Amino acid sequence: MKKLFLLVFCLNLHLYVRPQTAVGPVPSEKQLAWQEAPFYLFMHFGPNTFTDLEWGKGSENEEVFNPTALDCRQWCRIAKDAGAAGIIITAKHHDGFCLWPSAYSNHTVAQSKWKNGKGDVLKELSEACRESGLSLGLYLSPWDRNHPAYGTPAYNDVFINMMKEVVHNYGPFFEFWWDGANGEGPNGKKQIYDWHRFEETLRDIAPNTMVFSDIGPDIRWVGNENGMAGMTNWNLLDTAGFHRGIGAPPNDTLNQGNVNGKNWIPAECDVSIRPGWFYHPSEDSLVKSPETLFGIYLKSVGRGANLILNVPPDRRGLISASDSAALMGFAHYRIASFFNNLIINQNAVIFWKGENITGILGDGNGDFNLGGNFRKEAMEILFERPTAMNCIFLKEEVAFGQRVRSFSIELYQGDSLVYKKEYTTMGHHRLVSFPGCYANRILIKIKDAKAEPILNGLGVYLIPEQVVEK
Ligand code: FUL
Repeated sequence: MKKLFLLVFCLNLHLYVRPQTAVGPVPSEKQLAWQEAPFYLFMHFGPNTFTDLEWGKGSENEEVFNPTALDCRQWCRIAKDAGAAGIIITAKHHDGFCLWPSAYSNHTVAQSKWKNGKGDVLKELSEACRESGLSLGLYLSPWDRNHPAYGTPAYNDVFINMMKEVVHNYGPFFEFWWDGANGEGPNGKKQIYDWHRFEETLRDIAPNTMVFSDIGPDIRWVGNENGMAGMTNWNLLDTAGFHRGIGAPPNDTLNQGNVNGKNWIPAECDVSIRPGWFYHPSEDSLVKSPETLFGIYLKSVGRGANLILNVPPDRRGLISASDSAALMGFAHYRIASFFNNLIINQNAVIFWKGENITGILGDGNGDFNLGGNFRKEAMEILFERPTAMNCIFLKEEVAFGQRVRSFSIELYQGDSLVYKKEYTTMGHHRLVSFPGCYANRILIKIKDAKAEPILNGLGVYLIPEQVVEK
């Protein structure tokens, strides 16, 4: 279970291509690495957990924060078993409460009763993540409904000092989450955020951290909170003239990216396992089922975005049994589905066909070269006998740019066409699913691409029928 992703990638065919030059913007090394570990957990935890609110007012007494049995090792065990690569925690949500004893606020764990004010959630979590090999990320809300300096230029220094404090004491972080929300502070004023300095500071003190916001710089918001990336999903985005928060590009642009966008800014899908972001006892019966979670996975990771799944600790400071059970069921589905690449298991043979035959893949160990004249050419996968299938995995080598604009899949049983569909964008991780059928021949045609497409991963699977896209 722990090696889930390694396993998935190992079982996909890796098809080598000749040296290439980049087409359009390409990912940085850290973006590439981030896209290779596409599933991790979000944890919303703080005073709201105890007051049953989603947006705390900032005026809550610090004493409300008092988990009775907080255990970050339990969080990490569950995250690992769920196949997650890391955890991103709300170190500070809009209510301003800090889960670490910040020197720049009087609204923190140090003022709470928890562990007589000696507790430090970030310390405990960073140690537990390190022990279990999980990456740690932080959500630090710029909007602060408690801080007395909020709404004045001095608050920008507070926020910068807090970033320095957490990076220094609990880093490194694989990701830093800047929420775009910007409401009033305790004095009724809104803050003019100094994004330029925020970004400069973080780049300076944490150059390897991936920075999320509506418009990047490294990761963009996907434009909804349902966990769904666009069927068309470009990793490219134009940001000139746009701002974080209400000045961001329209949601459908964030959802699909820009086909000729100037920057490589991949999408991240944030969604909660429950209706709310924070734990509410009344939502214990509303935890998403493993099937729903797997369906979300197909529409996020399966469309080339990363998935950050929120699993909020409860008032004890533990992941509740219902959330944990749903996560384990979700992990089981992924393992059972992607363990068995039918191409390998059934000894299928793959050919690349076209006017210029440029290579035969044989049993999947051969070189793979699509040649310059790719249009209307097809990759052909031949099985010895009709085989039950309902999901195909395709992977573009995006280090050289995202190239494929559209492709089609055709499935045949003997001479009969049993399924056909056209898709837009392939990207670095594309899972297309369809109603299960028996086929002994698959044709994958690249219909349109910006340049010679480079594919370096291919898989054919039989996944639970109830989650396939109809
Ligand atoms: C939003 C916030 O306002 C929600 O409370 C939550 O944290 C979500 C992930 O981001 O902008």
